[in-house]
Amino acid sequence: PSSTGTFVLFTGLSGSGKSTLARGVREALTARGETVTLLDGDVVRRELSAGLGFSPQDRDTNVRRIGWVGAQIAAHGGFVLACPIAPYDATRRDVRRTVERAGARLVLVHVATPLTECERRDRKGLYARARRGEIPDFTGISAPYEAPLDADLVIDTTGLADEDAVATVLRALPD
Ligand code: GGZ
Repeated sequence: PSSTGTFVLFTGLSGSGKSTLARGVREALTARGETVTLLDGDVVRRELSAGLGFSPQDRDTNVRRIGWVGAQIAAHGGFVLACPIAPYDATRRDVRRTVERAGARLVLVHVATPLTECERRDRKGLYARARRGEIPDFTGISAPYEAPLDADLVIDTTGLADEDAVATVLRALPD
């Protein structure tokens, strides 16, 4: 296992496949004997960011917390995987700075599955509810998603097998 830690930040719309990808990457890295911490979105929102909503400020706070905690962990080696939507470019750049200042590397993976496909999947029915106006400030519908210009990897999971998506991410990780 490498001594410099790596923080893999998966960013993208709800339903883009971030969590599935992060879980697959965790499995593959764990099988290689790496130490992996997955900051799971639901758990983060329940524990680390309890009480925060989806205003721009709350999202910013949520993503910064993930960045700070992840940086502390990555600084001790191994891998940190996190998959917030992280819709704001400036916040993501701050996370990169935080991680690099802690002496770790940030790999930004843009899970760029298009909105039409995310909405077609609508696994949790959230897009339908957002379209009906039942969820305000829903990313992609009534709140912005700023596509990164500094992604280390861009991956569209449309029609892509999970294992192929995982292999693509693994190839993008530093040795
Ligand atoms: C976007 C929302 C919203 C709004 C609830 N906008 O598919 P999910 O359900 O499991 O993933 C989404 C999750 C997004 O939380 P994050 O912590 O990743 O967001 S951020 O990085 O912007 O802080 C979705 C659910 O929460 N959800 N309301 N309005 N997604």
